[in-house]
Amino acid sequence: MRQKYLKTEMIEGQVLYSIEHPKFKAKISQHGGQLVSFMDTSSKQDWLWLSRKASLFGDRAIRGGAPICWPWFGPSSNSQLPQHGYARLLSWDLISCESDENQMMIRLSCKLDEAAIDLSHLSLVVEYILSDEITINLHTENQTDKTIQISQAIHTYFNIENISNTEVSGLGGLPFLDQLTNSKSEGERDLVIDQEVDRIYETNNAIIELNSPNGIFEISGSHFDSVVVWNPWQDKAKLMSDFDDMGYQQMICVEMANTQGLTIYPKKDFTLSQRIKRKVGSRQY
Ligand code: TA6
Repeated sequence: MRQKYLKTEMIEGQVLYSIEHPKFKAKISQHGGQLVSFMDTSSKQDWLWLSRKASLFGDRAIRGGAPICWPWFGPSSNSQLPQHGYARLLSWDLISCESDENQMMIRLSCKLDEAAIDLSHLSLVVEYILSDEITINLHTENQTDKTIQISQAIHTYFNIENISNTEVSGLGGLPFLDQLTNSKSEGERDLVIDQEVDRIYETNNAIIELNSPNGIFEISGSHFDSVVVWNPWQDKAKLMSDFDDMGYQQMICVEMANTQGLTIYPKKDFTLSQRIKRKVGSRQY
């Protein structure tokens, strides 16, 4: 597909769609259909964190960018099946790419027939609307005459440069499940991350602000029922072979998700969205 701002690169045998638009630069991997890099003209650093040890071979999920967890979030009830489902493990076809001087809209379709389980009753398309901000729309279609249940997340890794100088606001007072203790609690007004955090906040309208040395990120979305916040901290980072040991200091995951049980009725569809804006400047220290 010839497109004015998009070119196809091969890296370690994998296809990477490299985009250079007057307003932004971005990279999307064919493996996982995953946005792995994004910078607008005002930013000096990538908005998204990518582990220095991320595998781009296509042999596993790429550690960083915005992996797509689908058709389940977290571990499967069948321990033989991969955590966070198949979408980030499969190849995706580039199906459309439209642009004008202000933005680009890129759509990819997941090759579900390559999954180890039968997902032929569904279709999955991700749409990236990129300008000086990011919109990710994850579109599921139920092509059967049966009701289906899925869970999903847009598992975005933010490059915040220094976790010690980052504050997360917008989740104060909200109930959350602490996945580390499997207990329920209530969110702090301004969350400072100084240890491992793995939380599922119950909300469908939160607007989160990451106030960081790499700028102030405003994270919102639509049709989510939860927001996941994760930082593995030092010990867990060391246990992951594709996570560079000190990487936990530069990243935080903030994910729009459906983790509370999403039903898609026969022949219906559902779109989960995440929107990311960046305001220049950061907390004064
Ligand atoms: O999004 C939080 C989480 O579910 C954590 O529990 C942690 O497992 C993280 O996802 C990363 O999972 P992954 O399978 O990508 O290593």
